[in-house]
Amino acid sequence: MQFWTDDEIPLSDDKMDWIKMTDEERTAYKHVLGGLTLLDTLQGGVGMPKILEHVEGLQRKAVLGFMSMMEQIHAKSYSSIFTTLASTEEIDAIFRWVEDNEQLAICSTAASSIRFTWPARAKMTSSGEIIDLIIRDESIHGLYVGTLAQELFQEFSFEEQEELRRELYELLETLYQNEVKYTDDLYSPIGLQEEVKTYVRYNANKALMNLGFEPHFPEEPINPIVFNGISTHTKQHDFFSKKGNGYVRAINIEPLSDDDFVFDV
Ligand code: MN3
Repeated sequence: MQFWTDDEIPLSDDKMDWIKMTDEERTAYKHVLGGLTLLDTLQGGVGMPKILEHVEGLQRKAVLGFMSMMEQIHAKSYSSIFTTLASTEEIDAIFRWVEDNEQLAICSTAASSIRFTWPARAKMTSSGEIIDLIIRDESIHGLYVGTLAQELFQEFSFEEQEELRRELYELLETLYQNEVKYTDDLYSPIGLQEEVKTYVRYNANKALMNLGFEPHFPEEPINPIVFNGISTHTKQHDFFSKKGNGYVRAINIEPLSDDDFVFDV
């Protein structure tokens, strides 16, 4: 039920919104998706396969293999959004930016399930629907991998557990400082940096809870638009052609034939 592909969502619907966006908004959007492409490529090609290698049990390996494939679909989805909205020159420029970005380089070495995204906005509903699907997948991946990690954690001695806990919070602090720089860089031009940082802290707490640890950052109110973005109720689905993140499935599909156009019953 978690399987989907990007071509089930008609991205060309977003072209009109894209044209109406400001240059700053478009640049931020492209850079955010460029960064996420890198992360999901690494999660699918390195992160998930590495976890799979070190987990016992064929069923678990199968689930992780599936999750790994979905990470690749996520990366492919961002490419589909790019190719729908941007020119080849623009896409090349995005990937040069990704390669040169210092904060992303730090992020990729961590390649963890802690990922920070800015969810869909009222505009760009088709791209938003894809991003919603990805966020939904990620929350399941985070829970599942977190549960496996909790089991493993129990096998360590009390002293080792304390050491691991200390290392984890240290890593979290490093990633957070990195993410703050990245967020300022990306979102200041459109004035969203503080709201995004709140969301980053919310996500970091969620990742810790998946691992069975206490939240690190104090609880704070999240912009309702953001919560609307991360709720996984279907926001759009046209009964005939579109698939939303609520997974409305087309059933009873029959091909049209000439007989369907004979009306003189
Ligand atoms: Mn991912």
